[in-house]
Amino acid sequence: MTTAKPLRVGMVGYAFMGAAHSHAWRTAPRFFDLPLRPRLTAVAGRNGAGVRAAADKLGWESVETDWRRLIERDDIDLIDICTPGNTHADIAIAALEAGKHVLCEKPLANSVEEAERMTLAAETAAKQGIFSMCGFSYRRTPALALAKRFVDEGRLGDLRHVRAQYLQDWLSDANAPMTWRLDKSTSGSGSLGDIGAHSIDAAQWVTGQNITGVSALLETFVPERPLAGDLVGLGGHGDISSDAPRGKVTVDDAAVFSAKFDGGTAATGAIGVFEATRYALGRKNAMRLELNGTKGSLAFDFEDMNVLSFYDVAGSPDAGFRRIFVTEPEHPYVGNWWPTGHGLGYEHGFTHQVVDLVTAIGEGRQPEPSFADALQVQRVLAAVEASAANSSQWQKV
Ligand code: SOE
Repeated sequence: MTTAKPLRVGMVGYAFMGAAHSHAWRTAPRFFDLPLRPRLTAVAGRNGAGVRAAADKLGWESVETDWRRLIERDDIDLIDICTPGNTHADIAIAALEAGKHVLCEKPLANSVEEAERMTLAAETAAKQGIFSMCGFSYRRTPALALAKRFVDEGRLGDLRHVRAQYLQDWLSDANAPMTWRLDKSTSGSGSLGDIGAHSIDAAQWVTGQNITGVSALLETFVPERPLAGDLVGLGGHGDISSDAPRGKVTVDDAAVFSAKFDGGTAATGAIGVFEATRYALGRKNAMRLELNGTKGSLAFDFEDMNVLSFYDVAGSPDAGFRRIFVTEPEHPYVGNWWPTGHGLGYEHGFTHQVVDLVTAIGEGRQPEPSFADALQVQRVLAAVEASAANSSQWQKV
């Protein structure tokens, strides 16, 4: 039993991300040696019965029906924000100013202005040893972390192309009901900020290059949807009658954009093509990244998440792409789990996120991605929306 000092966590929200984060807080100390031992001290939610049921199911010691109570409690060291984007700024800034570390789900905020205020609060708090991280968890998928290792080792040479797609299909049915994810006032944007943000962060992190310019197209295929009786989750179909009243969708259903990268330490930056949609019928969670460089290429698809495909120009011409099964002990994170070949899942990225966050806090250094890293993603999201709104560049055929 570790004698490490506890890190007492207060989580806000208990839906899909709350469940994934709870699993990570419980599991991380059981598979990794951590300098602090996470404790699931309290979970907050507005609905008393709902949050008590969630506490029982997800393993939280106490409940609050107002997140501000978590900020006031002196038995909470870290606030974990698992709520929609319209609440992130208020909760994160209050927590940081109260001297509590923060883990905030992605995207950081619903606007650049909010993200800038959060980043300022984070940088001020960091000077006092209070740290924060934004939950771009795909960085902690072993195959993507291996991809970054390959790029950093120069195995792809200078990068020419970035090809990033995030394809889901849970809105393909025009009668799938309205959810908070389709309301701009809570979600900030649709596919662009929800899943496109993952692609932007992963592309910038793996390449080590920031996006400096974009040209974009946003589309809303289904402008109105049935209002569900209860808030349904990701694509859940509540009991929707065909004549249910319909609400207006105020976000994008799909986003496509081209991007210019700054080159990082290289002379010339890569060029990129991005796509994010919830209408790619048959694609369930296909978060894909392909890089083409002067010495090699790599390709990743989350729907085959234990594999990284790698093409080495120095290899024999008929070698083609090699399929690397990312389950060897020397691969990122996997040595702490199972023998080679057994594979990991979606939830492991969240556990690795907790491992890296708790280790950085224990060692007194800034975790990554920082709020400043997430602000860069927010700036790209805003640029995509500005470009799509300005159709003057669009050449009619
Ligand atoms: C919905 O598209 C969603 O739950 C995203 O919000 C998550 O960030 C992603 O990991 C899975 O899909």
